[in-house]
Amino acid sequence: MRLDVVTIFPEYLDPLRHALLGKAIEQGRLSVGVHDLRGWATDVHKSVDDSPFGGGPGMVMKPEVWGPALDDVAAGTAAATELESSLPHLARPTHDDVEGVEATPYEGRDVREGEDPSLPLLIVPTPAGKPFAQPDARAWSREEHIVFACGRYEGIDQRVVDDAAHRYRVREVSIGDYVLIGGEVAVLVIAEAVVRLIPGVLGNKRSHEEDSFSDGLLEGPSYTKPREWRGLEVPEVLTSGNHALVDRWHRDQALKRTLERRPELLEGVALDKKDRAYLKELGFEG
Ligand code: 6GU
Repeated sequence: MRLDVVTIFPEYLDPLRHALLGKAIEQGRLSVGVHDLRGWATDVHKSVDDSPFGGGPGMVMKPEVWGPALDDVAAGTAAATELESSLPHLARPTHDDVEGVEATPYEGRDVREGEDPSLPLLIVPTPAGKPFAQPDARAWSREEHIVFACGRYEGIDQRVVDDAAHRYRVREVSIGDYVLIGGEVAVLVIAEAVVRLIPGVLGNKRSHEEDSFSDGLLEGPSYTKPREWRGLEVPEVLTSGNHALVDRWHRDQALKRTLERRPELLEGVALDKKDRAYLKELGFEG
């Protein structure tokens, strides 16, 4: 997968070189180019924003700067800083690498009616966007080329986004109901959620099948050794060796936690008879 990020703060994207994403870069499964938007500014002051038509607070990012930037990135002719993995070159194989489970890509790309599936995906982070969620991460993990356009101030002139639809499949997305200063941190969030789902990056698909949200439920608690710590015991069932009981316990814990923390999620979950019986014990009548 190729990621390109256009931003006025290129150094903000440095975390993409580390940990799992650094490993994906090291493995050749990912490359990341970061582009300084000011490289497309045309005046001596390298200005990228201006006051909004119609008045109001803040500044709006200029179309004459963003337009050519996104044209050049789509054409592959933009000057870029290539992010290099922060990891040592002879990174030891991890548990997932050696497990040997086949890398299965996720079905189902995010291609809308009338869109050319061969166009790159342009993600525009904005608090006014459609909420980003795990199904988006899953679909976008199948993309070959994703470009992120980081706005600051009050956003980017809307015509930039409208015009970009000639060269991209465009998605304006929000990462939650709060306001950030700019899109850079949202890009870090989205890139991490997407890249970990690229086949082979986390080792195997099974690693994701137990994630929170993969079955629509929150994941329950986890435990490791020692069996007793500061007077607190690991739930006995987990040390029983009875796999059927352990699986049922995990499912019940996920149901309980989801009911307590995100009850609205239960609406979208396929519940069987045992699930319903357990939820009823907890006082939930769905
Ligand atoms: Cl994606 N961008 C910005 N600037 N603020 C946000 C956001 C995105 N999601 C929530 N707040």
